[in-house]
Amino acid sequence: MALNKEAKESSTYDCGGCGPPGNAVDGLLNTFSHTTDEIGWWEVDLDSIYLINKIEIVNRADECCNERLAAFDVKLYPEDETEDRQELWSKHRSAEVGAGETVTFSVNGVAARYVRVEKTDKDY
Ligand SMILES: [Ca+2]
Repeated sequence: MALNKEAKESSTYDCGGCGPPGNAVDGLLNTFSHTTDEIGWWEVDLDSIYLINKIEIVNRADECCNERLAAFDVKLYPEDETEDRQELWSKHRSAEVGAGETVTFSVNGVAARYVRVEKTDKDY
């Protein structure tokens, strides 16, 4: 349901257009989003509220940098764009995700609109 939905990220690395946030939801494993922040985040707007039972995140499958998908939180937010919106659910993943590997988070029915992936250490 996240495919081609509007996404944003804390910053975008200046690499000639290689890392815009939409790359993470374009269905292609050889394109990726890329932030510059030391503690970066990426978020997709599902455009409506969905009852979410699981979240699958597929790591980039090109020959670079798959180890960067490690030490991150996955978070769900309601339909609320204010600064103090309440986090509905979150889960931490510390271990690295392999190239092209899918990591699945069981949610068990949370009604949410925004899905955020947020680094908890200094990487992209
Ligand atoms: Ca992609």
